[in-house]
Amino acid sequence: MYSGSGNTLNQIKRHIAACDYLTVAQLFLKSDFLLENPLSFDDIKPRLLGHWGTCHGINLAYANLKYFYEKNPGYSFVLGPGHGFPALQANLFIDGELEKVDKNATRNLHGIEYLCKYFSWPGGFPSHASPITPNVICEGGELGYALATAFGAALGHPEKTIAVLIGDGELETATALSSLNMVKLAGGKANGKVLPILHLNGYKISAPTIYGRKSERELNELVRGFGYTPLVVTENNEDFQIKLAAANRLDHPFLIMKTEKGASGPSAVNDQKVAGNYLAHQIPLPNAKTDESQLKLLEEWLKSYNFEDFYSMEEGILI
Ligand SMILES: Cc1ncc(C[n+]2csc(CCOP(=O)(O)OP(=O)(O)O)c2C)c(N)n1
Repeated sequence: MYSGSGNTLNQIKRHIAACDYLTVAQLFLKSDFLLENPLSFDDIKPRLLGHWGTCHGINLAYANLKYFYEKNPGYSFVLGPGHGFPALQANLFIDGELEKVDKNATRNLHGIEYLCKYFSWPGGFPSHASPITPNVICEGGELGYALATAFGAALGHPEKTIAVLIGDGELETATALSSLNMVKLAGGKANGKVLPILHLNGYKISAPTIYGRKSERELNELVRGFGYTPLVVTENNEDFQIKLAAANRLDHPFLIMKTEKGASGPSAVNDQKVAGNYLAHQIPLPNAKTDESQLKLLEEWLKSYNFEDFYSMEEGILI
């Protein structure tokens, strides 16, 4: 649990940057995974499939929760927008969870090649969380079930703490919205704790979300009306750790995690705003295999994470 230590904040920052890098590499690369040569069209996958927009937020939440709950054996993480799978997969790879079930996912260059090349590849990993994902209890793809899954996992298990990331588009589904009512059935001494985290990035596929257009007060009142205490958290790890500590002291906390959709990715492509816009939802550089300027943007984007700080040829992943 975070105790105000700069070391923990530094670890969280490194974890997020390394996972962001591996997320982008899975989406785009079929070779030169460590950027040992200038990127060429041949290094780019022929068919770019997957979703970038939600991924930095997933990495932010995953890392902050991981370090906060690291000494809590009853902690689990449930992911709603399962289409952000390359982010989840990057975390499972870095944590060594993937290697436990798949001997090819070694935390070295061989494993990085395997992870990236086979994401969204015939016979490889699907682009959504699926039954082959280690410890999966909520298959991705169809939005709406994450919160109900989290409550289900906590019922009858007082030793458990289940953090669940819900997309703001996902919360527009009837299933997710009505699952908010489960707070009235859960809690007490017999059940574990559920920590819902609304990923408020403001967009779903090609449109703004309803919740993204509500005022903070309106959203807080909505959450309060269901029986939770809302806590707003920003893209700041110290703030995140403080809010997790506050949530720990509450019976029914509800985090509202505000991020910019596609944060840490390209801010504009062809003079169109990408980060903080619906254009970040899937592949923000759709022509990276044929367009020199998009290839260059991809290379700059990957280099911005300084992955060499988290990896050595001799020791592999250093986090
Ligand atoms: C039940 C259901 N309806 C529609 C879709 C199609 N769909 C895929 S992603 C998406 C938007 C998701 O938005 P959000 O939950 O906000 O996730 P994020 O913005 O973080 O990607 C939708 C509607 C789906 N996967 N499942």
